[in-house]
Amino acid sequence: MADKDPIVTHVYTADPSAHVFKGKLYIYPSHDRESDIPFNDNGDHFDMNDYHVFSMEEVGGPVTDHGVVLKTADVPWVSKQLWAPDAAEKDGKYYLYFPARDKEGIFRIGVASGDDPAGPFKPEPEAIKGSFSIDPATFVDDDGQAYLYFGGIWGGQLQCWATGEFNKDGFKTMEAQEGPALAPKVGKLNDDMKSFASPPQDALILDENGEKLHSLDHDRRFFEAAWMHKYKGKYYFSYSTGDTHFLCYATGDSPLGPFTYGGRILEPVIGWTTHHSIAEFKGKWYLFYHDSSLSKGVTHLRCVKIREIVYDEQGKISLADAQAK
Ligand code: FUB
Repeated sequence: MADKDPIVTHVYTADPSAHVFKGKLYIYPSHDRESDIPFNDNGDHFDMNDYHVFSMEEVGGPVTDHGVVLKTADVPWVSKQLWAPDAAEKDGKYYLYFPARDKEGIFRIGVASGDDPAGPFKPEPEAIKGSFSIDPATFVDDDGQAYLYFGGIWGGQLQCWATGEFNKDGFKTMEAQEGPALAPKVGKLNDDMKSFASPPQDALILDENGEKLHSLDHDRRFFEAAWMHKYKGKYYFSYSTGDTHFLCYATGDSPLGPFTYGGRILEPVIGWTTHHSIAEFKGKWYLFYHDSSLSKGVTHLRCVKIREIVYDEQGKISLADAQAK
């Protein structure tokens, strides 16, 4: 596998969440599939109905496909659209977090658990109480406290929750039209890893003057694809800007934020969406991301790729191959 090759080509994969469990690198992606649903801003054509888990001993080495670990039919509250998942480990148990539409068409976040990072995972019968929108990302801090980040505007429905209650008129606007941009959400998880310890709050992203990013600042405002990692004691919140197709990051001193905008990690890729995770494996840091190159540009048929990243002395992130030029 060369640097910019897909990790696998026998299935379409996207939205990779990477974790090191038991000394191996595991990737929890969306499993894209063909669909004849017309493209729209709601993302209805992203009509996925199961998850596979992948693992590898080395970046660039053989990749094991552990097969289907969860599917729509296993989860009583789900109607459709198994979107970007993530996984976590706590006290020897493994948890798979996933967004999907419930029977009313509202995106919620579910959790399934198991004894092995490669699954299978047994879902809870209900979505996580107080969860909404899409793209869950978990982060377990050094003190053992787990956090769940989530949210996505437009088809991800975050704008429908601006008042705290679901308002379907939010579909008309897709996002805040003026004033501060909608913030991603973060909530502390209880020790059971299946419930929020307190209602999720805004994970604020601020500009260089300490002001909230503006909703018209499409090059920097949060759209979807939250991710958290910690590097040298600093919390790095990274995300996609959606319609401007950048992967960006912001840093802070607490996992709850606020975070100050720090820059771009990845320029637009082939395909509309861009989504990632960041993890350290065997002493190097990597960006896990996707593009639509495997399908020659079909936006909802994507493939996961891996690139090494590096940090400069100020903690700024860049792609290792860009540094080498
Ligand atoms: O894969 C479906 C959606 O596309 C994800 O939830 C978004 O982050 C975008 O990648």
